[in-house]
Amino acid sequence: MEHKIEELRAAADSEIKVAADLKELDNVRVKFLGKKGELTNLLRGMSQLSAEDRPRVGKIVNEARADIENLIAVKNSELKEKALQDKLASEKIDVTLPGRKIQRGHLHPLTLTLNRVKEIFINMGYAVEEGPEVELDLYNFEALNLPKDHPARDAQDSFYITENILLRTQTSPVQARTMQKNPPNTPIRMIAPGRVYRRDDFDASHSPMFTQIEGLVIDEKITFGDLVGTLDFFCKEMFGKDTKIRLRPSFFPFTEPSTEVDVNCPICHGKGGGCKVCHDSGWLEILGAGEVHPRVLEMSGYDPKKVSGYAFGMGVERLTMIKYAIDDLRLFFENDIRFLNQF
Ligand code: 2NM
Repeated sequence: MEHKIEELRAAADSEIKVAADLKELDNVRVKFLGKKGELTNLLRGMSQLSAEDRPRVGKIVNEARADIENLIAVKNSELKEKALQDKLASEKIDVTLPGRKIQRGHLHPLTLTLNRVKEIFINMGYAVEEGPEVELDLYNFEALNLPKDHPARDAQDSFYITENILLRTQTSPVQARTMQKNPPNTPIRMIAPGRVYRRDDFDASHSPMFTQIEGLVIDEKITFGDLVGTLDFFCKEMFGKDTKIRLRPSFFPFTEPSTEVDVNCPICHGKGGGCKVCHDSGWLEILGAGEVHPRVLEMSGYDPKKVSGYAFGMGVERLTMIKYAIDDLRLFFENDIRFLNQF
């Protein structure tokens, strides 16, 4: 009996030693000390011992049990400590590592230009008006002196949705809407920024969608001189104090007289030398403008005998290309991060 107990104690000892984790250790505990464990079995066998042997063997069994319990307790705290150390090692954070840089976004170059143009005109007292991109033929063409048979209304040039509804080809319908919602002859000083749509092939200088800013001023005694002064001031704000403008006669259905406005090249300042932006011409077209056609005033409830006005329009993509010397309009819409990061 004593021999058997000693064997059990030794077996428990070696199994405890090799237990790799808390679960294995608990299996060893159940195997030796559990209700159906080996030591418990041995205790049951004590009934066969003689009365004088029982106290002695009982003592040895209890000592062995205490011994095994003690070994388990020691191993238990060893394994717990090891588990803690493993967890600490696997979750270790090197606080001295340099941080991962968070990529910070910024405004799109077209938005930067748009915001700047708005700011310049807001500072001159202009209101910013907006209107729908899906527009009635009535506002997009008819009210702007482009009657039904006008070549610009060709279905090949515009995105028609129904016979009378299309994607606006310019932001001027916003001007027509603004005039029509006013009482007759109310003075106006407004700009209309927004997206416009034309059936163009997508290439370095054309896109079926682009961004425009148009402006309209109406009051008593508004002159062509007011228009020239305003545009001269705008160009100096936009491209720098030394900027000069040049006017060439032009034609638009909604203005008379009409003009196209050039600025001297803000990249080479007219010096040429292989300038990629103005191709050494020294001048860049940036605006169309003119005095509002009397028919346009009339059609929106304004009396051309009492008030006059000027209007202008420019492309935000083109302004941005000139300002930053960008040679391909498609870059604005591809959103290649290497392009966008430069702004
Ligand atoms: C341009 C050029 C010239 C223009 C005209 C009007 C309106 F509605 F008042 F008649 N808005 N914008 C205009 C005039 C636009 O863009 C090149």
